[in-house]
Amino acid sequence: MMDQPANQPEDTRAEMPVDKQIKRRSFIAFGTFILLQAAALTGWKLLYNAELETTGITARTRKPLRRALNQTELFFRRLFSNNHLVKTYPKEMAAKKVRVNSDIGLTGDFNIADWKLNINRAPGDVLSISLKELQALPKTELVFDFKCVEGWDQIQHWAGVKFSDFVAHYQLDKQAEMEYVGMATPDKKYYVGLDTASAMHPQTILAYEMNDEPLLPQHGAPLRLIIPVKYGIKNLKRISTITFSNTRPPDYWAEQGYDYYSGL
Ligand SMILES: Nc1nc2c(c(=O)[nH]1)N[C@H]1C(S)=C(S)[C@@H](COP(=O)(O)O)O[C@H]1N2
Ligand SMILES: [Mo]
Repeated sequence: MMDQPANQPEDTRAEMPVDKQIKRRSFIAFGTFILLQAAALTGWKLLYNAELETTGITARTRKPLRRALNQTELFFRRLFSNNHLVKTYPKEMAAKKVRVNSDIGLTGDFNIADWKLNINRAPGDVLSISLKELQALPKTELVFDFKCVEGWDQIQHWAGVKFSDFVAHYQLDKQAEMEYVGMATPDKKYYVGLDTASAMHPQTILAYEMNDEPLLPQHGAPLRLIIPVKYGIKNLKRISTITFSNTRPPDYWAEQGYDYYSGL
């Protein structure tokens, strides 16, 4: 700091007595504070009076807030859905004893011999596909680090048909232009909603093998989803139905308050 030359005032305000200067500045600061408070209160009141929107069983958000959240999410989704590949590993690194987690939709009566994959192409138009037909399509293997939101991860080896190959083979291109894909177990007790971009990611597979063997019941036999750009919760075991839509399909864990996107 340099001293001001004694004969040169700093600026014209320096002619105002110091106590007046302080009063003036405090007045401006306080006025600004009041204005900001009023703006914040108005914003809050607008939001508070806005309609409540139920997005799941428990997650209730006011409409403008929900819209802002959706927009933010959409922004990040577009930013990250650019076909970045998830890291893969050599087969030898894959776990021999694969962790089993959660069995919602797997506990009831189920006859694997009667199983078919049902694609809702349009209202009233269901395409049913057998496991044999799926196994006749090009097979894709994937060894990656599977991550569960509960905090564990494990390198696992899966194989099946790429979801994008499946879409191309069954000419579901029109359906895949829709924004979302929904999947559910035969008893409809577990269900997930996915953004179609993530479903069409080159590492997303409809898996029927684990460690070069047919899927075990506890891992979702005969067919499960492996979607490495998402947490485990989205990797639905025992897929029965697949539906395309432009509105968000119901999602079991999103209804419990988990992030709908659940991306990595
Ligand atoms: N049908 C069904 N699929 C499911 C679940 C479930 O409870 N039911 N749990 C999910 C969760 S939270 C995880 S971490 C993975 C676990 O798959 P794994 O048991 O093969 O390790 O499956 C997912 N898919
Ligand atoms: Mo999980």
